[in-house]
Amino acid sequence: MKKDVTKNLFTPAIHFSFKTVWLFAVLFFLSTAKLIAQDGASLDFAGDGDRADIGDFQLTTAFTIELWVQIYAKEDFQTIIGNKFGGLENPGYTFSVNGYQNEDRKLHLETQNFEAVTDEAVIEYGGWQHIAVTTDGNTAIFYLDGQVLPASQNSVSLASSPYSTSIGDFYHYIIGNGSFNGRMDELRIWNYQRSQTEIQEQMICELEGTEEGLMAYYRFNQGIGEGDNSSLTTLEATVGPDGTFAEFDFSGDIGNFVSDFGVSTGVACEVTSAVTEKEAEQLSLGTLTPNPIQTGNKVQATILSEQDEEIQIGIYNTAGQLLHQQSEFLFAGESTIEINSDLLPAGLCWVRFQQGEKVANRKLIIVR
Ligand SMILES: [Ca+2]
Ligand SMILES: [Ca+2]
Repeated sequence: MKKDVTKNLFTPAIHFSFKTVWLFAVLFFLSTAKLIAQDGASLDFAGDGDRADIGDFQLTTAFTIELWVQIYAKEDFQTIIGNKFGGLENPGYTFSVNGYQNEDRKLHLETQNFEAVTDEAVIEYGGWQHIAVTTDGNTAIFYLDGQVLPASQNSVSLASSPYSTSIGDFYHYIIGNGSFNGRMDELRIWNYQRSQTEIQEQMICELEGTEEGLMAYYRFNQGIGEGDNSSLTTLEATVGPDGTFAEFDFSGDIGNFVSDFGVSTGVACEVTSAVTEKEAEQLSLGTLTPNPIQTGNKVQATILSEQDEEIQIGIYNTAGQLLHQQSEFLFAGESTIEINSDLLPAGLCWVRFQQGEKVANRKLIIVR
């Protein structure tokens, strides 16, 4: 009798113990998986019809389309965005990378009866590049990484299309013939022809979403990078219409949200409009001097710290990749921070300072 009681007491205890161990193992696995998994930061299109339909979205007067892309292979037309039915005579617009027949990696804006196209192949395979097309409604200007591209064929004729607009596929075209095969990040559509300076200044950072003239804005920061995103049905717009996904697998690194990016998530463009609430959150930071700086020299900036607290400094390249990171402990009051430009490449960089909730961003130009 005594023996039985002991057994009865003992057995549940063992059972509970195994259950506990198992539970901890599962929790540990989940927490590890969560630590390893990264947020989606851009969208990969498989090139087999993957697209997001954003409905009726007309561009019938001056506009700008800009984004970061990465492509992998020569295709006929790789549509970024468009609402044009196949056939040159049809109204609407389609912005794509043209590799049709003898063409190769040219930027291409097709409108009613006109094709504006860059003179040369411009996109490299397998790396992030920023591309843009702007028009006043009559002629197009193309940009690669903020530089104007020669385009002797540049006429544009804008008219309303009866068809809905797709991101990633030519409307109603043979599947695969107009599909985008690569990655997109930071797609923005503006209702005016942006200047080169405007394009250069804001291509390396995320917008606020409150910028004047911004008609549609997609950051592609959704889901889990390379994870199971099969539950996603909607492309989230920061500004403008959301999209309805079609044909995406949403698993692995093809046809899915990926952790790779054109612009770092959370690297915001300097606030140019008066957003006083945001400004109140900014760090009290002086200008970087000297700027431009010759490589090998030290950049200095003064900062006013309200309390004894560490500050994180990150330097990003124009592709939004982190080049250098340092942290400094600051005592309350004014301090001078030094950043060594030795290890940084020549060109435009973006320096981000963060202390607690407060952030400040500065552009830094490094010359040899
Ligand atoms: Ca993004
Ligand atoms: Ca697919």
